[in-house]
Amino acid sequence: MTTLFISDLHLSPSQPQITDCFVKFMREEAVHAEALYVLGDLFEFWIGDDDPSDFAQAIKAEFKSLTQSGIACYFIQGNRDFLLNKRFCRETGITLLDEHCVIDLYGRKTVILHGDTLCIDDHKYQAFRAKVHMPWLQWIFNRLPFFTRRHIVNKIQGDIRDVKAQKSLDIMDVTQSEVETLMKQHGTDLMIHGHTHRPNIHHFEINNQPVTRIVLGDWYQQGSVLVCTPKSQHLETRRFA
Ligand code: LP5
Ligand code: MN
Repeated sequence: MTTLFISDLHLSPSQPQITDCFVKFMREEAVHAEALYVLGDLFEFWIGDDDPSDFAQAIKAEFKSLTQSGIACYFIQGNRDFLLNKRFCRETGITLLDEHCVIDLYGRKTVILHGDTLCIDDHKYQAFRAKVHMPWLQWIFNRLPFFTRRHIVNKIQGDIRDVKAQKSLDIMDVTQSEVETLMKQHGTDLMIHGHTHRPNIHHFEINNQPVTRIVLGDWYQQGSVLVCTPKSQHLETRRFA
């Protein structure tokens, strides 16, 4: 019995070695799991569920074939695929979860999320996030032709490329007080998230009780998977072919 968690794959047609590793993971590993949770940033950037490319269709096909094999698959949007939505889920059989979600992981109440909402000291990012999550703005954006949307995304990505490079690493990590607030709010002693690309298992205390925060790894140099069983949680890597 295993439950798998992945995030921050940043799949794109320009990085076929990541896609190959993901496809192998889906066909040879996820298919034997009880459930797969994708905690955001599956894609380098997801412009919309109507993406007509062969690449988008191929990734959808992997999810569809996994869910058709009877494996439950859940998705939380990341800061790069916050536009992945109902149509993708309908076409693949995966379930879209809220940005913060509490699950029962083998009897342990666990809060799962992408992780960007924990980085509250990154004020510029949080202001940007608030804008692009405005429902009316997304409504308008989603009604533009696909190629216009792609042009807008490329333009904004180009414009803000240097902004991130100027930020300190501290600012781009989670804020500990926000982690604790969320865990207290949900009454959990386990949190799992991605986003920061700093895979680790942190043990600390809240109100003198031991708690754990597991950070998933990115897929830039290798595959990264959290493998959970009723008795253990292991962060593992998978080599590129
Ligand atoms: O993912 P990672 O680790 O590289 O960086 C993130 C944060 N960056 C982002 C930016 C996205 O990846 C790229 C977005 C493309 C534009 C899409 C627009 C689509 C419009 C949709 C309208 C509904 O998420 C980065 C964090 C980092 O994580 C660590 O947490 O620091 O944040 C940034 O670099 C963002 C800058 O700080 C803020 C830039 C402000 C730009 C203002 C543009 C206004 C656009 C308004 C939208 C119409
Ligand atoms: Mn992210």
